[in-house]
Amino acid sequence: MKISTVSIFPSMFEAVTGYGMTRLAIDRGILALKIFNPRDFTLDRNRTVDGRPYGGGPGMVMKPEPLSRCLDEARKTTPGPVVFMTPQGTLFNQSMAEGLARLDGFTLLTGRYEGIDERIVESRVDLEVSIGDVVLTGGEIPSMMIIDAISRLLPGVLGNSESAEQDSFSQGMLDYPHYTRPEIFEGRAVPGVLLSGNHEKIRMWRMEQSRIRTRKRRPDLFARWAGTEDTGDCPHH
Ligand code: 9D3
Repeated sequence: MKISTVSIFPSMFEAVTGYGMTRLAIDRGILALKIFNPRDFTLDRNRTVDGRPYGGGPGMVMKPEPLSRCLDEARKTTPGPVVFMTPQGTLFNQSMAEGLARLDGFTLLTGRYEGIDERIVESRVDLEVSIGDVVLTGGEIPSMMIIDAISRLLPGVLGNSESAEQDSFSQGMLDYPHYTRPEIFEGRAVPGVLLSGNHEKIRMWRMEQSRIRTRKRRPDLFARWAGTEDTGDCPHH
């Protein structure tokens, strides 16, 4: 999997290149991450990447020329779509992660300031993605979230097939509670069923815990799981 990122804060990506499973995927050659800085594609002595918005208003907008040159350089070596991280994008979820993980590669475009010049979106962006209804300061952390979500789905990453199996098993349900030693911590005991050695009883208890949690915390997920959601189907039409 080849991923390129376009960002004026390239060192932020050390969070994925330097740690954990994402670092392991890179070390093993399963994931190749290239980082491109639009500032390296400026032509003026001040290396200007932003400009004042036409029409007025607060903040700055990322200029199109450094972005276009930077994106075109990234795409020389990176196959697949250009994905623009923006609060206006389609919501990212696990099925989108699975779709992206099947590609040979893609380029993540991350903005700063108020946004990027719309002509870049028109000419070079294939897909606009948001990570949720929350206001952040830029697209770098959302980009890293996508890289992280995809890295664990790539063939050859530690525990990949096991995790994928677990994911489909617990499809759309929250996880059950986990415990490890000691048996009593600050006066709180591990639920007896987990010490029973009865694997069928343990499996049933975990399923029930998942169900209880999902119904209480994520009624939206629970409705879909239980098949009681409104799918929009109308039997009369
Ligand atoms: C305060 C500026 N806002 C004006 C109403 C617009 C705005 C511009 C840029 C808000 C946030 C950002 C920076 N965020 C992202 O680039 C971003 C993001 C996000 O903020 N939330 C969820 N997903 C994403 S993906 C990229």
